[in-house]
Amino acid sequence: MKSIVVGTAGHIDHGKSALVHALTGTDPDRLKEEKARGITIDLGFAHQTIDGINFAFVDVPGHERFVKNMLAGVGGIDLVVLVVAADESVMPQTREHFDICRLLRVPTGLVALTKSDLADADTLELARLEVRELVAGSFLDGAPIVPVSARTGDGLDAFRQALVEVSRAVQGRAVHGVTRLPIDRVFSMKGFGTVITGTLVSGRIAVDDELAVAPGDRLVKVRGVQVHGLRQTETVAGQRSAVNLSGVEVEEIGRGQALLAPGTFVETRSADAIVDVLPGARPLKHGARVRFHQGTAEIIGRVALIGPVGPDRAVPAIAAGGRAFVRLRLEAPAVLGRGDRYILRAYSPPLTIAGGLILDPQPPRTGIRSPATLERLRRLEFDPSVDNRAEAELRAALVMIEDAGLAGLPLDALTSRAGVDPTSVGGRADSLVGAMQAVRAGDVLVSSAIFTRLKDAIIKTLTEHHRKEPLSEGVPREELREHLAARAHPAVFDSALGNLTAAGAISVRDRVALATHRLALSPEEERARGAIERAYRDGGLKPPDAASIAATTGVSAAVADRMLKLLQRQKVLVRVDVLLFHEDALKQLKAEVTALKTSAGAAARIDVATFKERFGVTRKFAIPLLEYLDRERITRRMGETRVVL
Ligand SMILES: Nc1nc2c(ncn2[C@@H]2O[C@H](COP(=O)(O)OP(=O)(O)O)[C@@H](O)[C@H]2O)c(=O)[nH]1
Ligand SMILES: [Mg+2]
Repeated sequence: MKSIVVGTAGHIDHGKSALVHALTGTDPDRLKEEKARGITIDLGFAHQTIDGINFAFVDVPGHERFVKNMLAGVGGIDLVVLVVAADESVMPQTREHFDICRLLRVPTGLVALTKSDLADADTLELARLEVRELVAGSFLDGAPIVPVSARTGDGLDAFRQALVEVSRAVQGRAVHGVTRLPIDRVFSMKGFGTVITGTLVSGRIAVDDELAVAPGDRLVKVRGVQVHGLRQTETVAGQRSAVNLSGVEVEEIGRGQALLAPGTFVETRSADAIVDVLPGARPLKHGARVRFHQGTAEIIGRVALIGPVGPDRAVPAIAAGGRAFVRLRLEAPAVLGRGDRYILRAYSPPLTIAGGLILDPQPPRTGIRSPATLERLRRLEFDPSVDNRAEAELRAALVMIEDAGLAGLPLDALTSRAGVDPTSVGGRADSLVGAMQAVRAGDVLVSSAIFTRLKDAIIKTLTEHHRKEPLSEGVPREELREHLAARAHPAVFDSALGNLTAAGAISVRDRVALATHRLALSPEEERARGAIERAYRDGGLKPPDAASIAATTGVSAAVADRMLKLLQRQKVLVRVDVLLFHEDALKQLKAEVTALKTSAGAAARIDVATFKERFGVTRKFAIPLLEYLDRERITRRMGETRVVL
């Protein structure tokens, strides 16, 4: 069954609550104080099925002092009923609430001309005209304007019909999106404990889910779910939901926080955004203190205007009706996503002045006056109602990948910063890689341009190194990383080396060298190297003594020493205890000992005596070699004997 969340909007005493009551049979004014004073102070809730559609009503207060509560209610609505009393017509909060709905891009709605029993035909017609004028050019232009009386019941049927009609245009919400429910009420229920309510704006919540309450990142578990007063196993996006939580006390959470899939949002105190200043508002000045409203949260903050200063070195204010890029700086953490709509009210008096769209919920700490920042925001700008979603996400992802530099953008950030649904993250990453705009390294994405620059820098550094130190086999890998990629994600540096190796450009061992690099040895050194290597190869498991190698091969002691070191760096000779062996001899030894197992099975054992006999070596070599085999995990010592592993 289709579920629609309907919000009321309009001036105080225009009959919003009475209309909801007449439509649902539930009085949305639930607080004692509301009943006593006859006004709505906080949000009220009621539901009713009409023509097979589940309508959840969020009734908001009209009083100017409670616009804050109204804002907590309209965040998740699909449709607004703009309530205008026929006898009073358009009043200040009619306009303010309507402005808020426009700024939040409430997609559709209709107008109720209430208290029709109190107005004669002329008065009614006048009200209708004024409403038409108010909504001209807006999302309510051409929407039904239905006279109705909650007192006599006149027009209620026509209103229900119009409501159902308008609801047909409402699109479903992102059931596959990130689970997100801005909390609007928290209370304790006997026998259940903590219950929160709100409109699930995306994703789904099922019994036993583990979720987070943020800001605060408190982990909770879902004990139960109710939709429209009925227990369910799960609730999906677009439904007003009551969620029974364990792991948290009522006092520990409140309106303004959100129930989220853990790890999908990052708390933030700043965001880059588009702002639209209302036509009737005063100009929005740089540094203005404001009340920032998003979801059900209200947070005090300041607006920094992005862009160049004027000729007088002052930052030009955004004029009424104007649009600009801003960096919002909040005094408390918020849970924000790219594409979120928000409202700004003046700090004092708290009038609605502007609203807009979050472009980047975690902007880098760049200067807000630089042309680069402005250019960056132009690339991030989008219009969710018009733009192709995938394209807009890819554009944003690329900007954020570039921001991240060699550190790379974690795939998770595609969700928390670029607004990509978790199920689409892999696809978006593949698109960027396929279009050669990004490179994937481990679980981060790096800009292809930045990655190419790193590879170029590696080649340049190695070329330089070989030129300066022809006798060195290359730059130690760790030194190269420190020098060129200290802030890089380790996987990014590894990928760059892997890439260059695969392309045949470099060789990587402990040291990194150009593949074309050959040691510049003198003829004498060349000869010595060859003679020494041969001596060790021929020696096998009974290698020559390093101290006398100069004499036996007939080269000078200094050259012999240099070549011994070189051969060790190149891993041609391997040091075992105080002895040196040719790597081939050790490789063969390992293979032969391992092979014992194939013939002797699980019980393959070897002791010093059999080892000496089998490989024809004295104790002097046998002991270090056996210990070497232990270290290499070819054998394991067990008392006097060794097991072949
Ligand atoms: N005559 C008449 N009075 C109404 C009607 N609807 C509401 N009222 C009265 O107008 C007052 C304000 O109504 P309420 O629903 O609380 O207004 P809200 O502030 O917009 O929620 C109450 O005294 C209602 O009884 C109506 O259709 N006809
Ligand atoms: Mg009311």
